[in-house]
Amino acid sequence: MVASPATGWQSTTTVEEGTVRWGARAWAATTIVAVVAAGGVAAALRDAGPERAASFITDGQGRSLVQHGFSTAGSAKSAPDGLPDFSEADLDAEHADMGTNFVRFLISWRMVEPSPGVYDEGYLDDVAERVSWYADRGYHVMLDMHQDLWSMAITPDGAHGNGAPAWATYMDGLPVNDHDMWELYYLEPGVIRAFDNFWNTTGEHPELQQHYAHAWQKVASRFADEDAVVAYDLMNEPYGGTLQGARFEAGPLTQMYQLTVNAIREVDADTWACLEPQAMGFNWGLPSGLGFVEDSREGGPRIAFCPHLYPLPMDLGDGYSGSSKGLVDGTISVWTANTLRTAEALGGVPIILGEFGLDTTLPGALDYVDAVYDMAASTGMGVAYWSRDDGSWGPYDEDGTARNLVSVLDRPYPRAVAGEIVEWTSGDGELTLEFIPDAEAKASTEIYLPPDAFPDGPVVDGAEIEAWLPSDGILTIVPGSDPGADSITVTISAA
Ligand code: IDC
Repeated sequence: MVASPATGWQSTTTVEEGTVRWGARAWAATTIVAVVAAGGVAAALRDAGPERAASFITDGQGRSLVQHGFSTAGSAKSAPDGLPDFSEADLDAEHADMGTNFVRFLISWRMVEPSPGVYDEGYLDDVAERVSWYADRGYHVMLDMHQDLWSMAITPDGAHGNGAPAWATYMDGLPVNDHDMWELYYLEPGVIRAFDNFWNTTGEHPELQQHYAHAWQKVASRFADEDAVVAYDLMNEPYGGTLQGARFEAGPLTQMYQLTVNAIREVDADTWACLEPQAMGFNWGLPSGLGFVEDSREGGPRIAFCPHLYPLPMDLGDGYSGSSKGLVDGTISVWTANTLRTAEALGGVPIILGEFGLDTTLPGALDYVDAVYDMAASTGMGVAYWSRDDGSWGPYDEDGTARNLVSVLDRPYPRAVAGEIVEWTSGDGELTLEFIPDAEAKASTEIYLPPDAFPDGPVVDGAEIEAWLPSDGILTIVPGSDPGADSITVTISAA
């Protein structure tokens, strides 16, 4: 391993694998998590904050949507055609095995605008074809303009970063040294400079954000009329280079989001714009300083908040057991409070947990997945698990065999609710949903119930069954005798 002066805990280690290095990492994790947790406690003492999301992304029928799906997929990042290694049959498998209704689909700026001002319609055709697979199955899609470490051009072999085109990567001759953990490339001078040039902190490249916003406008004009595409995730895991924290988030990040939302709204009035905070820090439980982004569309703003959750002990390779479990639980609770506060500050916007995930061979991994989905249900967040790639983080092995993750992700959830969701919870073979019915909604409330857990169908209390499709596990319900009630509580259990 090459030690870098910029990376404190790694520079104290030797080439020997194992205890020394992981000991140092564990120490760093404990210290940072303790600081983060203290920050969270301080914030909690200041103000209790909201308990759940104030609103939901809606579909064309006016129903509140609960997103349940994957980021699809990491394999698209460096693929020459920019597309994930994912077929229509793979989508069928996922639909049958986990009843998903949503995808955070990875796209990249390098593919949309391969040279300055030149847009690749062929690539957008390929994306549109994938979108149609989802649309045909009743899914909703969020297009995610993905980047990690700015671009493939940060190293000559293209083996690390992804996202931006090479022509938009200005490192000004600064070096990028090697690391074994991909995140550590964020501390390399060349990578930092590439971001500083994009954010125009250097004052040298005001044109880059204009290009970015315009690339989004091209994407939006292509998908504006596709109802299945409900959201645009404007930038994966923004990173501020030499500007960090609130200086970055309230400054150039908010400005870039505003520029991009304005560009999108010239061609697409309806698709939600999803904003991410600075990832470094927020993913571990620190607060966000993101500023307010205006959306001038008729009928009210369609801005959403799409943060990621990666507790630090897990970033460093720990599972969810022993001392790490307590640290992770602490992270989940401060992260949740910070997410709800930021969504409130952005205008009471809907929330999608755009990424969380882990190597599910680690101890306690499935309990962690369960805990995060329970948190998301009780706070009204949609979820996209990272990721729909084969292997130890994903739902399937390379040969298509279902992995342990499938059983935890195959859980009851409300897919689309004809009204305003107040609260919902689910467990094995049961679901409780409280909502305020909306008589204007043009379609019924749809609930996914894993068919295996409901072999004799569901029993519903508090609403009428309209239909039960055992093969798909889809239950539709309509409010019962008391349509005037403020809110109704529906309890569903296995017959
Ligand atoms: C990871 C991939 C990994 C790849 C790395 C860099 O799993 O194979 O080498 O990206 O491209 C994120 C990012 C997401 C990461 C994911 C897991 O948004 O792209 O994927 N992660 O590390 N943020 C925190 C974790």
